[in-house]
Amino acid sequence: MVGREVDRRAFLGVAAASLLASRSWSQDSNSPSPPSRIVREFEPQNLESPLSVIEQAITPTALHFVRGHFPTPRLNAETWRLWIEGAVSRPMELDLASLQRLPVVERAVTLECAGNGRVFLTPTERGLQWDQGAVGTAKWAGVPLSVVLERAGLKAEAVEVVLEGADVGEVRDPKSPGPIAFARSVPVQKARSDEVLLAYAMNGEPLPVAHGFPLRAVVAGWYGMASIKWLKRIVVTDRPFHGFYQMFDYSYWDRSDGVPTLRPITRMQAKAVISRPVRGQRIAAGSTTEIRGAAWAGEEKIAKVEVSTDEGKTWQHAALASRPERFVWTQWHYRWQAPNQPGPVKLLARATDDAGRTQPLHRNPDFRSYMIHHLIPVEVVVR
Ligand SMILES: Nc1nc2c(c(=O)[nH]1)N[C@H]1C(S)=C(S)[C@@H](COP(=O)(O)O)O[C@H]1N2
Ligand SMILES: [Mo]
Repeated sequence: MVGREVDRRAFLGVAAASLLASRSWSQDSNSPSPPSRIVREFEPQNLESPLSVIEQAITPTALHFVRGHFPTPRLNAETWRLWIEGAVSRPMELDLASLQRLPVVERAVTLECAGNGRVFLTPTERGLQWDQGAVGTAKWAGVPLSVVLERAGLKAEAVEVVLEGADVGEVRDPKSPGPIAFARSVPVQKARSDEVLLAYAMNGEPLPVAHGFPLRAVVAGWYGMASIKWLKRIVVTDRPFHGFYQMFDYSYWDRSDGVPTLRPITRMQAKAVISRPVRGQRIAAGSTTEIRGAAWAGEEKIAKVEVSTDEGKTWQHAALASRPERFVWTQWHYRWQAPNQPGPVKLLARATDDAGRTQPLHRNPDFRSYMIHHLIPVEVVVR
């Protein structure tokens, strides 16, 4: 089911958000309604953000994308427990109040769904047909996973930390082993860094149900699938986890050993997205137009964003709105002098991270239907 969200609470949130900063709505005032999320799927709930959200540092909660695989679990904060078991010296059960008594850490993190941009793949790939709005940045607050693991005491043989959600379902294609919970793992090294948060608040409010109430993981720098919502159980394992969403879904072909082998998707790839002008926008010949958007690079920092208006023959530096940081996007802009001759023009933006990796011009089919970070042009019409 595809359509605009009409939920009243969401509408109020949108109204507040647009007062804050939604320049795209106030400036392009011929748009009939404030921005709202696009329903990609009604049940399970999958909502896409309007692309204009990437122009702001923090995405208002009511506009943040939502990705769910199974019906949304409605958990009771009083009776909810987090179980920690497996290769730990002290298996334990924690309630929300005791987690909230631990020192709180707040961090802005950009989450991008590994399938963001899938609608641009040719031939069409199976899965939700996201445009480029399955990405957002929120301020997440909670307890570092490392603090909880420290309390439980990792055994020497610990290799991975499996995070399991309370949402359960049966998958038909490929067929799951009966009903399964949504689960993913992070290696012990990442789990012990301060880069994984067990969050109970989003943008200064208790975690909304859609985003994982009462507790979710936020795995900074990785695609969204690792950030398990409605967290129920943490299982420390002595070998790599090969669960459904680790191997069947959210995996890609790696050829670095010479033989293609499936690897779980982890770190976000460098990516720049153009929010304005929009596809098909008419631009007056010879006028000066601002091209803008955001760029992110997961665990790396953005080193530069470049723009090309001649199909990649030449590239110009875009200006960054803030000093790039790991784990969060950076807004960028570039003043473009449109040509005097009318006709279609393809706008391209590309990001380079500080490890020197630049976005590729062409799609890597080994990424299957995920990690869509090749260059996707925005065609405008000069007239
Ligand atoms: N328990 C659970 N956690 C989950 C999912 C899910 O379906 N169930 N979806 C994952 C995926 S694929 C993404 S992209 C992010 C999206 O987080 P958001 O809905 O808060 O934007 O949640 C992740 N965590
Ligand atoms: Mo995702």
